[in-house]
Order: sequence, then C-alpha cells, then structure tokens
Amino acid sequence: MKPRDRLRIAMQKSGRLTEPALELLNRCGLTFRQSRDKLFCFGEGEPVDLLLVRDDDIPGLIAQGVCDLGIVGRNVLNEYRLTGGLAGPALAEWRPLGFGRCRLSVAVPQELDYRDASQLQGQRIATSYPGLLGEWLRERGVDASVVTLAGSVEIAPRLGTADAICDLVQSGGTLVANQLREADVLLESEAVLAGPQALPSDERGDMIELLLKRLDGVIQVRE
Ligand code: PRT
Ligand code: ZN
Repeated sequence: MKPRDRLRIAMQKSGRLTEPALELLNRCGLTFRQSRDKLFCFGEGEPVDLLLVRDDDIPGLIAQGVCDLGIVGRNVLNEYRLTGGLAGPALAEWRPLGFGRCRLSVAVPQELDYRDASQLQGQRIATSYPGLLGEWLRERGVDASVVTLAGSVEIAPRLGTADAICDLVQSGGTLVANQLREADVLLESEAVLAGPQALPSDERGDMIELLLKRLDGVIQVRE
C-alpha cells in the first residue's frame, strides 16, 4: 500500500461514541470539514482525517493499515483480538478515553440464585461476544454452549433459545425490563484509542505522538 502522509482515524459513524469522540478530538485542537453523513471527514488545520464507519469494523481497518488509529469500545477491540485479528498485526490500546463506559456481564433470570460461574455448566448462553465469553468460561473450566447472536441478545431467555446472556450493561434497565439480573462482570469497558503495537516510523508516527500528548493534556484536565 502507498504510504499516506496524512493520519487517518477510524471512528463510529453514528452511535453512542460518535459525539464524545468528535468532542474529544476537537478539544485536542482537531477540526474537520465535510458533513458527518459522509465516509470521510477532512482535517482542516492538521494532516488528520476521519473515516466514519460501524464500530465493529474499526479494529480490522487498523489491522489492515487502512487507518492508523481508531476510537472504539474496549469490548469491540478485545473481541477482535480474540476472534478476528488472528492473522493481522497485534493491536494495542493506546489510551482509555473516559467515555462510553459500560460492563460486559453475564446475566441470568431474576429468580436464579447465582453464586459462581460453575452454575453455567451445560447452559446455553446467548451473546454477541463469543470470543470474550468463551475465554472467560475456559478460564473457569466451565463447559457451556455459546449461542452467538448479532443483536437483541436480552430477549433470548424469554424466547427460550438461551438460559443466560452475556451482554453490555450500563444502567441495568434493559436487564430489568427482560426479567434478568447482572450476575458476573467479564470486562469493564470504555472507549479507547486503539492502534498498532508499533507506531509508524514516518511523519504519521510523529503526528500520533503529538496527538497522544494533547490527549493526555485534555484527559488530565477533565479528571
Ligand atoms: O452501528 P454500529 O455497529 O456502529 O453501532 P452499535 O449499535 O454496535 O454500537 P452502539 O452505538 O450501541 O455502542 C457503541 C459502544 O458504546 C459499545 O461497543 C460500547 O463500548 C459502548 N456502550 C456503552 C454501550 C452501552 N454503553 C450500552 N448500554 N453499548 C451498548 N449498550 C446497550 C447494550 O448492548 C444493551 O442493549 O445498551 C443496553 C444496555 O443498557 P442499559 O443502560 O439498559 O443497561
Ligand atoms: Zn456495532
């Protein structure tokens, strides 16, 4: 691939992370031209552009070298590391960004008296995170059947297609509405700045270092 002289950051086109990610980049002194319904946003002052995509595609775009960095949930990054990223270069979490906080948790029917993971033995657990759930179960020596669903995971127990679920939880309202309760936390998540393990050795590497410095300043002020 022809080396690029501008830095390219992948971020969510439309979703929970879009506004806070853009606000953070603005606070780092980056402003962008172009409307946000387009794929690209061109950086006005600095040589930094945005690629607006679905969050699930962000780790792959970094691994393929299409983008230099990405702003994505730790849940998505770590799932990619376990399931999608086996062939590509390793990805690193460069900075936690302090927004988009949630937990990836196992939830069980409200009436179940959950004590520990051993109770999930032989159960069907619905999730969109088969990599993270599979690893967590393996570490605990639990043999359960992982049912992978793209969405609406929380309704699987009511439909009778799963006994428990593993999904993102923030307020817990979705679980309550589906007669479920949070039983165990697999991962504390938030938006992170993701990139390759090693920085590019050209101007883009210098630009990334500058961006990291500005990010640290902005994050410090906010804390
Ligand atoms: O279209 P695209 O694929 O880009 O968007 P998406 O629908 O996959 O993602 P989106 O915008 O819903 O979430 C993006 C990221 O925000 C996630 O990957 C998480 O890192 C983070 N995040 C933070 C959350 C939540 N909080 C959250 N509450 N992502 C999803 N939820 C959902 C959860 O799946 C469940 O359905 O909200 C429901 C639970 O919320 P409570 O408050 O009822 O517990
Ligand atoms: Zn998504």
